[in-house]
Amino acid sequence: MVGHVVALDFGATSGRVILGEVGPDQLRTATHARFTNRAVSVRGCLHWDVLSLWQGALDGLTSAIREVPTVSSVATDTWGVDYGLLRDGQLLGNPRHYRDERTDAAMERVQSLSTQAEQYAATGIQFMPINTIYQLATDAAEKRLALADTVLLMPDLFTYWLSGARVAETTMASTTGLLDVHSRQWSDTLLDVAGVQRELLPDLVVPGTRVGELDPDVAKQVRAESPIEVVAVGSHDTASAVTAIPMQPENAAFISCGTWGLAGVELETPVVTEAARTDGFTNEAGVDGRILLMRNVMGLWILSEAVRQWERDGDTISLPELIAAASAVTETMPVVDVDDPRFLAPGNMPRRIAEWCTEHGLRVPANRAEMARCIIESLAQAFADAVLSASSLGDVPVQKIHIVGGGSLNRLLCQRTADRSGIPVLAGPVEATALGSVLVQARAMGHISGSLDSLRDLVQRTHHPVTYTPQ
Ligand code: ADP
Ligand code: LRH
Repeated sequence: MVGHVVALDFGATSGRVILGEVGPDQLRTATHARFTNRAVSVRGCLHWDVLSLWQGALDGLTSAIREVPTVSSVATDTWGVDYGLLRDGQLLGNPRHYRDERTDAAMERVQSLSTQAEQYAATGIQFMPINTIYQLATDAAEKRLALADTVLLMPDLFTYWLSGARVAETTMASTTGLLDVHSRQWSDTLLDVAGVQRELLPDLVVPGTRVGELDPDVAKQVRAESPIEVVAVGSHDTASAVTAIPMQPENAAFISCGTWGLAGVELETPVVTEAARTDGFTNEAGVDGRILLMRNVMGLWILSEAVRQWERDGDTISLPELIAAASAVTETMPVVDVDDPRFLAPGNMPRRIAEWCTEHGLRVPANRAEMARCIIESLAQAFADAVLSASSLGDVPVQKIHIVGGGSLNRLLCQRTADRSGIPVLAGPVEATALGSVLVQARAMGHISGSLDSLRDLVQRTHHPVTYTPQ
């Protein structure tokens, strides 16, 4: 029977509230709210404006319920690694942003107690300074953690506010660097190493768990007249995005392309070999027990941050016009290493790229169109490299690359990824993350049934990708 569910999807660039209409032969979505998400700097520390995200979610949910009063469930997904600290049920402050450069000392300490190779063997998670384990170790060292009685990862925080239930959803927990990839339980050893007490973290639940009904106070705010269930989906946005990719994992790769570009393959079991570790691959949890073997490529963040710099310089930039100008560039542009750590923090990206080119003896892009082309070429090359490595490490003969997320609208990026990899690219759905949430909720609520393959089959029957053939 056709049912209605609501996805609260918070990406690092924007949040959206999407109403899904789902049945065995139906998968339609309507966007009820879209709002900007960005880092807010206060006295040199970067935060998320979590209350404005919550308000945006409530407004969207109210609008969705106004349209369909019989909405049966709601679920949240967010970007990875970040969390809120709570005491007696109250948030102690705005969650810190993963781009805040605060983890250096804690990283050194954690790594002196457990080497990167040991951590990788246990968690399958690639070393990145943004990882939760280093953020929590920083909070422990700076005595902030001692003030808290609960740590909730971002989607779990929204789930708590919606329902009053405190859970840790597994796909999101897998981004922390604290979850054992083999047992899929919190790693007591690594919690010890980071100085985090186990009691601070809630028990784990898998995607598809109904955690409870909408809290009565929230129900009143969003004018819900019938009961609405709160569901834990693949609450890491990447896990939800991959759920809704109409792919056959035996011969396809994916790129979930938004603020970050997560490029890899879906497997049944993790690959925690030394080759995978040194090649920069992470093993995160997917829906239905799958493993996403992928590389975190810096993504469209670099382009957005370059645009922000030009806007700070006083100009108004239209992204579609910039991409059109970049497409018209005929000279060969340099390929920069987009994963150089210098590109992680907010700042003047055009200047950092120019410096990178000079240091490497390459011609510096001469104008904005060339700079945009250089960024897009560099991303396409990083994606092609990641897909080819994932194919070899995961033993997946990749015949197609699926690109989903906002980046699937960037035609130049899709075409150049096809060209540089020599593999056809299928672009879309653009809102794969919200669709993944909608599908898992609909299954949990009994509107549809079946395996991950059958969820993907429904996407295939209802959404049609754009194909880019390698030139
Ligand atoms: P996130 O989920 O991380 O917030 P999205 O999946 O929404 O990110 O992707 C955001 C990115 O998508 C933007 O930074 C932009 O580069 C790209 N994008 C969005 N709309 C378009 C468009 N019309 N044309 C080209 N690129 C687009
Ligand atoms: C993409 C993403 C990615 C994480 C990053 C912090 O939105 O979830 O998978 O590594 O955000």
